[in-house]
Amino acid sequence: SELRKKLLDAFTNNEAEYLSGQHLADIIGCSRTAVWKHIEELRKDGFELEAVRRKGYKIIKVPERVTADEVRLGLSTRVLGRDIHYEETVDSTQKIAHRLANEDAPEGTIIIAEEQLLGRGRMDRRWHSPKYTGIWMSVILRPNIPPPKAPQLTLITAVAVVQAIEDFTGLSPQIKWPNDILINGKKVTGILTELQADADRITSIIIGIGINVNQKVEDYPEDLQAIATSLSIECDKKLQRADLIKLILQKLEQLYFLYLEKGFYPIKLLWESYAISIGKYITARTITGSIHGKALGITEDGVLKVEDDSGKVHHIYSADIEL
Ligand code: BTX
Repeated sequence: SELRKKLLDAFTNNEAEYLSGQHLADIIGCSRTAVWKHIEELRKDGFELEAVRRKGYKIIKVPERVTADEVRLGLSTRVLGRDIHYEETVDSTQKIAHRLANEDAPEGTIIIAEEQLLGRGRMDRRWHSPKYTGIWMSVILRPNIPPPKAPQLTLITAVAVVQAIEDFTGLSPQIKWPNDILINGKKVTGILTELQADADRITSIIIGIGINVNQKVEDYPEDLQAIATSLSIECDKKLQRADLIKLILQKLEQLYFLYLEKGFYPIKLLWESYAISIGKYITARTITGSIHGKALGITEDGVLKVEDDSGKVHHIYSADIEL
């Protein structure tokens, strides 16, 4: 808002000094109550302010952000993240990615937002994406593969994110087919792969990655508290999101190039080494019904194989899995 801009300008022009509520009110041209209200909003957005009696306020720390500059600095990829679109608030980064893909955005273009008002999951579900806490990112890829192979990209991304989280935090996430990444049984990441394709050719694949990074338990609505976690909850410290984004882009690019060169097989082996459900009894809920049985692994195309009690092997293309 206009008032927030004036407030930040006031602090900018008075660097080392404290600014009293009255002084701020005079500079900005509003009441002291309004100043106080805006200071509280800055705090909610991650600014740290010191308040000293009779002297006033001073900003001691600005919040971390995931702006294009912050992500670009030190990013060592060739393709992924060479074009970065950054937004403070969006409905969904997927929506923007679809538009940019139609406008011929180059492969590797990424869209990052601090907050999504209508973050989406699979099958029109919601993805909770509160401000300044997580990584809400879409990546545009243009691989030369037939449309049925597109789900492989979900699995490639899952491996990349697991490896990045491992390196970044020392935690050991696991993958639940097809697209959930769990830590201690709770969801820390969701991946949504969407396609733009002609009859026999993919024009672009848009990979949405949502990672819970700095949320606290109380940041989740009640229904999510039992099933969701964040990296910060699991490793008990605050993390720099921009650094994790860089690591993810680097890992994803390596695996993507490996995939284009050698095919899915090397990825399949990696994926299975992180998979939680392989060898276990699971229930797969599909649109047409439930299948209960032992998860055997995935096919070359990333399709889940489940063996039921009669020994019949089912191929599952899309489902929710219960362990
Ligand atoms: P999904 O359909 O597998 O998971 C959605 C389900 O996960 C919800 O129904 C809810 O139960 C639970 N859930 C919602 N929000 C969270 C959360 N923050 N943490 C843990 N569990 C949650 C997963 O879909 C795919 C999500 C992709 C999100 C990215 S973010 C960037 C991009 N833009 C966009 O709109 N979506 C993607």
